[in-house]
Amino acid sequence: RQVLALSGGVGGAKLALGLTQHLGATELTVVANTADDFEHLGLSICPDLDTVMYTLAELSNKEQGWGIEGESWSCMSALAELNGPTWFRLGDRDIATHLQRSQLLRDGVSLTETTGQLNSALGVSYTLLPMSDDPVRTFVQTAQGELPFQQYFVGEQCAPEVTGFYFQGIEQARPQPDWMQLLAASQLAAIIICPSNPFVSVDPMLRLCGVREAMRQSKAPVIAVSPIVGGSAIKGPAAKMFTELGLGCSAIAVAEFYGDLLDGFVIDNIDVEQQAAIEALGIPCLVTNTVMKTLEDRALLAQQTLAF
Ligand code: FO1
Ligand code: CA
Repeated sequence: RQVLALSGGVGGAKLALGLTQHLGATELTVVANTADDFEHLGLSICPDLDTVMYTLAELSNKEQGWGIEGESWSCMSALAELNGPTWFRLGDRDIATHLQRSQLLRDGVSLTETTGQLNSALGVSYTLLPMSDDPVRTFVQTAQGELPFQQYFVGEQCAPEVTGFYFQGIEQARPQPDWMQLLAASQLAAIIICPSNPFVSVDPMLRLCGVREAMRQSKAPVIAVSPIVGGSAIKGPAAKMFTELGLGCSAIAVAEFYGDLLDGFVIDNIDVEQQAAIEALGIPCLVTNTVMKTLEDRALLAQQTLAF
């Protein structure tokens, strides 16, 4: 039995950790978005890969959602004294991750292999794959013009009104091959779309050449967990984006966004009155608690999603 989880940052990583409570190291593969990646201070930074890695390694900073718990910030302080850029905060231990990854990439090691080496070193036994070894970069189109993703997200704190997205490199990028192989494998039992941002975390993965088709043709059911609960997002700008794009902000809007890709959809108890409308779209719905505060919440949601 094999389970595949597609994940962005925080929300996806939480469900991935829940899945590890039920699946052995050889049974779970997590594919993470790399369209948030960027080069900063000469370093290759992969926020979603690192959020999943630190979460599975139980090193993550839970309040912040990104980075490492108990970080020190000596390098950032020194950088500030030198009038260097401090808008994107890099902790001392986190910098070691970026230094090692950047060096491996410069040596010609693929992002897949690099990610594998970093995860093994931190004791993560599950397979974590980048969605592609080729660069894809999200640009957020806003009323104030087009912004590189991290400039929109961290620099502007998601304030500018969103009108659309552009994924630079998406046409040329090849989806990670082990991921494509798994989609075609007969042992694949489920494809879980984690409760991550549909526009900027999941859509880049789905837009890679051949991915939607391979997911549709897979014998495994595609099950998404709604990142929108009670009309808002647990974390991040998903709710704001749904509203600004005029799509309405609800679990139904998420189901419509994924459309015919879904064989099942998991929504929160608070959204139970949307169940009938989603099922009318031909998508069976599981209604449960999807707000993951504790490890028990994560494990229970993972178990119910697997059973569904
Ligand atoms: N998010 C912030 O809001 N502020 C930061 O200073 C910041 C630094 C940072 C450093 C490394 C890393 O892997 C992630 C970091 N993030 C930061 C989070 C990240 O940029 C976003 O959460 C994701 O790209 C969205 O999924
Ligand atoms: Ca299918």
